[in-house]
Amino acid sequence: MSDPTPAADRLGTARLATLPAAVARPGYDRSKVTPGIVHLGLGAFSRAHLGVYTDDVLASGATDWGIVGVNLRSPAIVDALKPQDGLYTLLCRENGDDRLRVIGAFLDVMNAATELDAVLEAMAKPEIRVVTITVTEKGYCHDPATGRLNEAHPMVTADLADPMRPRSLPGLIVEALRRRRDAGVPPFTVLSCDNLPQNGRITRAVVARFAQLRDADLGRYVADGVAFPSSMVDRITPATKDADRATVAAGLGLNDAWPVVAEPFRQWVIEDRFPTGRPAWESAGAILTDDVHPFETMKLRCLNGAHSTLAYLSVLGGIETVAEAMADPLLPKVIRQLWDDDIIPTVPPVPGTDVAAYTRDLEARFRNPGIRHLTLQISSDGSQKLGPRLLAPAAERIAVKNAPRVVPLTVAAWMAFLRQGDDQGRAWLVADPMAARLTAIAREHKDDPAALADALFAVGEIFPPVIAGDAPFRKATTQHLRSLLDRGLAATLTAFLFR
Ligand code: CS2
Repeated sequence: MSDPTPAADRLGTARLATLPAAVARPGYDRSKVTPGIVHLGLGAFSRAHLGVYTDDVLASGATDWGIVGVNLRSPAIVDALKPQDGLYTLLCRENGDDRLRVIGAFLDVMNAATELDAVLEAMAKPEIRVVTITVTEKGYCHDPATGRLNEAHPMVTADLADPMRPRSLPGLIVEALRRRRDAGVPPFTVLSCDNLPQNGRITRAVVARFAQLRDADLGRYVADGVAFPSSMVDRITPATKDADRATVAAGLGLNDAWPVVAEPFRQWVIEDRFPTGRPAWESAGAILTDDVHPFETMKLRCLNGAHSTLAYLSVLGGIETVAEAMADPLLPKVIRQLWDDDIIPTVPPVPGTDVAAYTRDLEARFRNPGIRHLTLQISSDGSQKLGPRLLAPAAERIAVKNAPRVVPLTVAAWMAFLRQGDDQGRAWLVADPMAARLTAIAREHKDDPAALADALFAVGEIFPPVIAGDAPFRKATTQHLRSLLDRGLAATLTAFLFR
């Protein structure tokens, strides 16, 4: 990111003492903190979540759990944060109440594409005991339908051909672990913080398999010797906009090239399996437990499933943000039905949590007008998201002979969304690792809903046989798709809700 402002006007260590009193700042001496974590994936989410929890731990006196932040591909975020000594601002917003907090937990930032040696060197250091990850679903190079490494993934094949110069997430982790093994340094614990079901298991599956494909000994070392706890992460964090930068600059009296915006709510439930230690994240409110699964099922299906449903329907109706979708007369009713009929019955008991009350709280979170969370942003990567969020609960409903009611509507909306535009002249882009293939199908069957649905149900990486082979599910989806294409969003939702 280019920054036209003079350095003196920029957030950085030297300016911390001059921040206005209303701005919270690191309550500890950053020069005394050493790194204990390497974090992979410097998007807004990790900086609004991991960064904040860890900042709290450091403020409570720990000095050996600073974070080295690594971005895997785009250098933009590193270019933004490096001149700021890793500092950035969290703009926490709720109903007109803006709070600013400068986060100090990231001690250094690097880009793996341009500084690979330095990154691997950092990851191999004995003081690094945890590697955390937020690279989004697609970063795992797995097959979403099976959870296993996609061995034909171009980055995986490239990394297997040149394993000491890795570019993929599994390739990078395995090369760092190999260096540690060869140097006699115990392995770090690998903690996924992405929205995948049993994210620790998926991470273990892709990393151990990649290691095994490199060599059998390394494969055994990773499978037997490395811990991959699961975690459920939650905080709504829309992409940063220029208006947010301006708000932050006004509040700080300084420029911050890449602040993050988030809601006040945050939750982190972590499987407590860290053989070489971990920060006391529980002191910052995280829940450490033996079993993350119920929490993660609740969150992925209730929050993310509703998000995806709102996203595809909203894009079709020209509704730009989640808060605007919640102000629509019909969409909140659809979401309530999704929760009550298709999702809540599939969520196992969650310790200390009433799942129905959790969905009511979600409604309030979605309505937060301070958060401009773009429906188009959430619409990205549907090929990776539909399965864990919506098709898995739908399959469970089908298995107990209860036809899902709302999920076919979401799937129909996603199918219509793949056409990248509508008859009213609206157009949008599909961002998805499978976009080329999916949008080609949508183009080919643009005006034939039945053929479009058939061709998309045949994509086995997305639709498991229980869904693709379920005649009622297919029929309902095709009917909704026809209605969306012929009659538009409002008429489809009205017919759906009040038939
Ligand atoms: C969203 C998530 O973009 C998306 O797919 O559903 O990023 C969601 O906002 C977070 O998981 C909330 O914790």
